Amino acid sequence: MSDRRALITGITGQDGSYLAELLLDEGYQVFGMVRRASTESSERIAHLAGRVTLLQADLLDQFSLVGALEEARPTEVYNLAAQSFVPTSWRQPVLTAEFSGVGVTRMLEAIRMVDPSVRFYQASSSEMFGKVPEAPQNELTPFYPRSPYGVAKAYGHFITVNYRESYDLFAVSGILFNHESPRRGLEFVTRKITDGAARIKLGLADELRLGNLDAKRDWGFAGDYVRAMLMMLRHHEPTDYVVASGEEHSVRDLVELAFEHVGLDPERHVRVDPAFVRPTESDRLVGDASKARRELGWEPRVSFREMVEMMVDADLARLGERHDVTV
Ligand code: NAP
Ligand code: G4F
Repeated sequence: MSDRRALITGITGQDGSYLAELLLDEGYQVFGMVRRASTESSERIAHLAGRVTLLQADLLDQFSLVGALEEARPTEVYNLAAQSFVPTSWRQPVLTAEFSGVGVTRMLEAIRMVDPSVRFYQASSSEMFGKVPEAPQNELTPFYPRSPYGVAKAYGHFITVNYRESYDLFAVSGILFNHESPRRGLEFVTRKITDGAARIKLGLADELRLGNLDAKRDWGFAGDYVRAMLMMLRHHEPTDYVVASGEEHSVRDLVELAFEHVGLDPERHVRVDPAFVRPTESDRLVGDASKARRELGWEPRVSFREMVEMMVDADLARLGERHDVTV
C-alpha cells in the first residue's frame, strides 16, 4: 500500500475529479471530502468508485475536518472546496466568505492539530487580481478583488501565507487562472457557450443570452492545471505560483471559436442580456506563469482552440448526437 496519501476537499468538483485521477495514476491512496446532500453529487467521480475513499465533512464544521484528517491520515491536503461561482458571491457574500475564506483557516487549524507535517495546497484564484495595474499578472502583482468571491479568496490566500510563516507549515497557494473542461459547471461562461452552440446546432435552442462579451480571460485546460498543484507540493520549497497559459482572449473570441466549430454564425444567435452583467468586473485577467515554468518545469499541453473544440464536441455528444463537424 502506498505511503502517499492525499485528501482532496471539493473532490466532486471539476478540478477535484481531474486531480483524483492524476493522484491515483501516481500511486497515491486518495481520500475525498464530501458534504452531505439529499441527492448524489458525485457524477464527475462516478468512474473512480471503489478507487477513492469518500469521507463526509464540511468546511463550515471544524470538528468534521479534524475527523476527516484523523481518518485519512494524509501526507498531502488539496483544499479545492469553495463556493466557486463569482455571481453567486454577490447573492451569498457571507456564505462565500465562510466557505472560500474562513474555511481555509479551519482546515489549516485542523492540520496544525492533527499533523503539522502535512503538505497543504490552497486553491487561490486570479480573481484576486480584479482591477489590474499591469498585464500580465504575476506573483508580485497587488490584489484588488472585484467580487465578494475574490475578496474571500484573497483572505484564504493570505491566511495560507501567514500559517506558512507563523507555524512553518508546508502550505502553498496556486494562483490559478481560469481553467475549463467538458466537466466544467454549465453556469460558467465557457461551458455555457459550448453547451449553447451545441444545442443550437442540434436544433434544441435558437438563442444564447450572455453578459459582458468584452471581458478578457486567460483560459487553460483543467487537466493541465491540476498537474501544477501536484508539482507545487512536490517542490522542495513551499512558495506560491501563478498558473496560466499567458494568452488572453475575450468572451467574444470564445463565442466565435465555438460557433465556428459547429458552422454557425453567432450574430444570428447570441444576445447580450443585462441580467448576466456583473456589478463590478475583472476586465482583463492574463497570467505570467514564468516562475512555475522555471521552478517546477510546468507547461500547459492543451491550447485554447483545442480546449474549446474538445468542450463543444463533448457537449454535442452528450446532447445525443455525434456530429462530424466540418467547417
Ligand atoms: P467546482 O467545480 O465549483 O467545485 C467546487 C467543489 O467544492 C465541489 O466539490 C463542492 O461540492 C465543494 N464544496 C463547496 N462548498 C463546500 C463545503 N462547504 N464543504 C465541502 N465541500 C464544498 O470548482 P472547481 O472549478 O473545481 O475549482 C476548484 C477550486 O479552485 C475552487 O476553490 C475554486 O474557487 C478554485 N479556482 C478555480 C478556478 C477555475 O477556473 N476552475 C480558477 C482558480 C481557482 P458539491 O459537489 O457538494 O457542491
Ligand atoms: O466563466 P466565468 O463565470 O468565470 P470567472 O468569473 O472568471 O471565474 C472563474 O475563474 C476564476 C479564476 O479567475 C475562478 F476563481 C472562479 O472560481 C471561476 O472558476 O466568467 C468569465 C467571464 C466574466 O468576465 C463574465 O462577466 O465571462 C463573462 N461573462 C459574460 N457573459 C459571463 C457571461 N459569465 C457567465 N458565467 N455567464 C455569462 O452569461
